[in-house]
Formats: sequence, C-alpha cells, structure tokens
Amino acid sequence: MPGSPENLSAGPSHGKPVGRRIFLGLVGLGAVGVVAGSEAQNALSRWLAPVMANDPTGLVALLPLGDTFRFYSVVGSVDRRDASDYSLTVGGEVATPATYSLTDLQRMPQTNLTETFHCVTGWRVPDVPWTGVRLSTLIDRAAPRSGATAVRFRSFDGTYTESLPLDKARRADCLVALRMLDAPVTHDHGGPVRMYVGGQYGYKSTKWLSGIELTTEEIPGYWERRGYELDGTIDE
Ligand SMILES: Nc1nc2c(c(=O)[nH]1)N[C@H]1C(S)=C(S)[C@@H](COP(=O)(O)O)O[C@H]1N2
Ligand SMILES: [Mo]
Repeated sequence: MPGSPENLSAGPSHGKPVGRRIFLGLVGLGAVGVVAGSEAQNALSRWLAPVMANDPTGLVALLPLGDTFRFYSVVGSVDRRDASDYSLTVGGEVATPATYSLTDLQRMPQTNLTETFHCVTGWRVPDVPWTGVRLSTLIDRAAPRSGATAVRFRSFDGTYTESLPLDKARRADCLVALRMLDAPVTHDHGGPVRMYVGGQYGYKSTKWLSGIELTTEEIPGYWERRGYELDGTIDE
C-alpha cells in the first residue's frame, strides 16, 4: 500500500479518516484470527502484509495477531534475489571497499544468537534465532577512515535506508543475517540477506540489504524522515 508521504506519519495520533476506515476493517479480520487460532493468525498476518506495511495509524500493531512477525515493506513489491545475483557492497569512508556474494558471506564465520524482536509500534516476537556474519567483521575488513563515525544501510527495495553510530554497529549482536527462525531468511522477511540489529527497534534491521556505507555522520533513514527517532534503542 504505497502511500503519499502525508500518509506515512509514524504517530498514532495521525488519524486520518482513511486510516480509521482501514483500521475498523482490520479489527474485524483480527477477530477472525483470534477465534481460529495461531495458524490462521499467521496466514492473516501474511495476507495483510501490504496493508500493515505502512500502518499509517500505528493501530494495526494493536490487532490481536499474537507474537508473530508482520511482513513490512515500504514499497509495493521487491525483486527476488538469490545466490546468482545477490551482492552486498561495503564502501564509503573506508580504505578497502569490497563486494560480497551470498556464497562469500556463507563461507565467513557465522554467529548464532536468540533475542526478542521489538517493533516500535508495539508488537514483539520472543526468542527469535538469527544466524549471520557479524557486522563488525565486515566493518573491520573495510578499514574505516578516521572520519567514519556511522554506518548506513541500503536496501535493494530501492527506497529504505537506515543508519547506526559506529559503536552500536560494532556490537556483537549486530548481524548481517543469512538465517532467521532456523531457516534461510525468506524473501518476505528481507532475504536472502537482512540486518539484525540487537538492542534497537526493528526499523533499524534493514531488509533486502544491498549496501553498507561508512559515513561521517548518521544520516536519517526512511522512517526517521517521517518522525521516528534516529536513536532506535529499545527502552524497556
Ligand atoms: N527494506 C525494509 N526494511 C525494513 C522495513 C521495511 O519496510 N523495508 N521495516 C522495518 C520495520 S519497522 C520492522 S519492525 C522490521 C520488520 O521485519 P519483518 O518484515 O521481517 O517482520 O523490518 C524493518 N526493516
Ligand atoms: Mo517496526
């Protein structure tokens, strides 16, 4: 559901008539999910993905879908990439830029961790297993120049960007993730490669990752230009 920028405000207070109509429609569907159980909730969550992608009111997050991931995208559709055409560039303020194929990433040392995933709109998923390459490893290999203080992520959806200060990007639980929920990251969850940023709300965990750029300052990303805080630290 690609909306105009005015429709993409982050605040729940941003209740336009059209948003309320969508919300009321969805409440009915959510009730169906509750009655039918979690299988149906998962199916419902998937089916609603295009609507929930923007969640203009912030209210869709309150629907009784259970502790399940939503499938978020700020664009209508994203091209599929696999081992034959996936690449990740690491560049910007670095001495040694690099490009990694999916196979390159798979051959690097993998880190496993399990953490609760928090979307800032209120839903969460406990104990999510992730596997991937530590972002710090890719940063170290690139040899950041002295002026580099932040990292910027790009998505091959063509629109989404995010940033992190270098110290948060170097955390041991910040992964260039190849696996999620004990399986390769699915297309809908941002595969074949997405970010998982520990300690930060979900919007920092850029899906369909295509670029990592060292920068001299944090550059506000897609949601920050629409009201989200630059610092996405989970506050609980
Ligand atoms: N490219 C891209 N990455 C993204 C988003 C998005 O819309 N596009 N949404 C973010 C938000 S707000 C959250 S909570 C998580 C959701 O991940 P999921 O779609 O796998 O549930 O992805 C984050 N990464
Ligand atoms: Mo989110």
